[in-house]
Amino acid sequence: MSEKQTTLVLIKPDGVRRGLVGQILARIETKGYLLDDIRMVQASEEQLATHYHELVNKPFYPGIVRYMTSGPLVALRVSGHRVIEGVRALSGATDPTTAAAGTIRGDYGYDTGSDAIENLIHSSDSPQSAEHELAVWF
Ligand code: IDP
Ligand code: MG
Repeated sequence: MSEKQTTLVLIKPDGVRRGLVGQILARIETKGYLLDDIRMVQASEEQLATHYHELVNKPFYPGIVRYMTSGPLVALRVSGHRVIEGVRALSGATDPTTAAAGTIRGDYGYDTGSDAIENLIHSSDSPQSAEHELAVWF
């Protein structure tokens, strides 16, 4: 039975800065998923602490804050059957140096050596995190 899911996607500041919003969005749309909402946001530290609550004690968390506040990001609400695993598959592995070719991270990014890995896109990893994260940005 079809059960529609909704997920949060962030086109991170490196994606906006490099002019990749259109190409990243096109991959999600041409896959067939539905864009339900979109907004450009300058992230606050409060939003990031809620969004990345599982990472706040990691040594690279200050780097994440610097990265994610380095410019505006674009938040997307995207829906479709199995969209959560589908967008994770389109995004590719966390490390863009080794992310598979054909994925967004694999095709457009590489690890530049900055404190936080810059990898162009965030996508929710479960229905629970999608609900939590959508409330942060919309
Ligand atoms: P994900 O974005 O692939 O789900 P997570 O482990 O949830 O990866 O980490 C969130 C973000 O934190 C990553 O996308 C990346 O920007 C950054 N990050 C994760 N692990 C590291 C690390 O070991 N060093 C530096 N930055 C990291
Ligand atoms: Mg994650």
